[in-house]
Amino acid sequence: MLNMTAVTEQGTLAGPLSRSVADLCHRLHPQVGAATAAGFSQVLRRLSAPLQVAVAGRIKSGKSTLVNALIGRRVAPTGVGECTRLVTRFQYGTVDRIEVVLTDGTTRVLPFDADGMIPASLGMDLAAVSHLEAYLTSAMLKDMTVIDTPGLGSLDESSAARADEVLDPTSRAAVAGAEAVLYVVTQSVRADDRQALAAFTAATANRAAGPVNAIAVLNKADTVAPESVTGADGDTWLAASLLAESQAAALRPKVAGVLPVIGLLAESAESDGFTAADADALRRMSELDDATLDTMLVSADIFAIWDCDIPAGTRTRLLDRLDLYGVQCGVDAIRAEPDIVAGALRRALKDASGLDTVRERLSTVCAARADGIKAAAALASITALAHAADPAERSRVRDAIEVLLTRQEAHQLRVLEALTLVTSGAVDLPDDLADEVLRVGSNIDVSTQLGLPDADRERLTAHALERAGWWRSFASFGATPAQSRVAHVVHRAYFLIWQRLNQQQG
Ligand SMILES: Nc1nc2c(ncn2[C@@H]2O[C@H](COP(=O)(O)OP(=O)(O)OP(=O)(O)O)[C@@H](O)[C@H]2O)c(=O)[nH]1
Ligand SMILES: [Mg+2]
Repeated sequence: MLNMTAVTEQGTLAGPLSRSVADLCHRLHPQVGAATAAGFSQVLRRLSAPLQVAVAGRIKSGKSTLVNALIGRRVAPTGVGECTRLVTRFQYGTVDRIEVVLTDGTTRVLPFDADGMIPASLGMDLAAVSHLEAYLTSAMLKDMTVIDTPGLGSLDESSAARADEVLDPTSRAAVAGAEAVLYVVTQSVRADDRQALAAFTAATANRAAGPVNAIAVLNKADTVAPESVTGADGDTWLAASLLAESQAAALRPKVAGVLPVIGLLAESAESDGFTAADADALRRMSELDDATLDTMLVSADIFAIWDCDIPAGTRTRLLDRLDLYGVQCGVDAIRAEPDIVAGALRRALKDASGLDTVRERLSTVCAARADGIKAAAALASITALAHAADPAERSRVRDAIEVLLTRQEAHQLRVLEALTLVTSGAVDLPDDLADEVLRVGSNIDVSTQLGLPDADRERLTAHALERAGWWRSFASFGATPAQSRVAHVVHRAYFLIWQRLNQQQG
């Protein structure tokens, strides 16, 4: 019992449902045999660990760059090198450390390279390597473990997507514990990206991908040519946003939306990749006359070789860190505010990268769904443990689960289930109703759940009650049995929202 308490105290439980499941494990622990008890300890360990988010997508879509941006440190190797072919799990640690995990389960410590990055090559036989574990002091890793994955291979269009076609078996084993996915696409999103995403999530321990646990980004938004998108009006970011919208339609209902982002700009702005010297270089660029600057920004080649006072090496570095669009953003920021200091300039670049919105969406997923996602996985493991136990033990565990499922906090399991049914197409609903289910189920903020961002509490309360009533009648009349099951869940979700609003009012 002692060491079990220690286990849960190491991490924090995601919410009330996870706490109830943890209580259940603690309560039953003394009443079950050694094997089941050991299983409970493992369940508790996973339950209290941060949500595991895998970053997945095609080869060279910019996954590792985005991982670095999220962690706030250039640590994952990008571009070329054998380590881009390996899964790396970034988790919180009190001391920075990298371990190579071998396929036989043993580990070796791997020193960081001179730049503080994971070395691009390991100097050992890759066939013997399972994956890398990076422990970093980065604060955001306290809330989520980020898993960088090798690029997904191409699919044979004629065959149904299978996980082993898009991801090698070793990588598959290393992402098996992923609980949520950040899916990275670029402008050249392919027709089979939707299947690739499905195949990827099939390789994880998780339910099928859905807006519950999958977020998609359109990376390299800076490379979208505005003239290739109707309505973009020459604006790169607008072009990327429009493109992201049409990609969202293609990936629906696997993901709720696609967010444009510039991983490279975000990485440079968030890590030590953008220095005071880079700020000075941008300042010198901003002093060039418009005609020269415009010519130089036409292409990377011209930018690098054009005859100007700024040393070629300095320019290559700017390209490397910001690319052309980022240089333009920097110059614009300096011209708008000539006295801007390096720190503010870095913030302006970060703002232009779209990273904050991605972070917000990720933390919504973590905050809104980690409890349900983690508790559901834990309950599945507990059920499997019970199944393997003797009959007396089995019924004890099952009874305890039954009781737990009647508790109010267990309702979110039904919501997750309903969302999965709706987004997988297993239950067919008219588009507007499906959207409503997604909205209520995938957000935590009440006004967003109700789709009334600016409404006051009185209006929200009335709306929640009205929708609760509507879904109750939909459940009873005019719905198929499958729709009716979903409708009951939605009705109850609205009812609980209404109740919460009422309590706040009182
Ligand atoms: N212009 C631009 N380049 C980017 C962006 N994000 C990444 N890149 C570049 O794209 C290349 C590939 O980036 P990586 O982060 O290594 O891509 P990856 O998906 O991890 O690649 P693999 O792991 O090998 O599949 C690098 O040269 C990055 O600098 C971006 O937002 N804009
Ligand atoms: Mg990579």
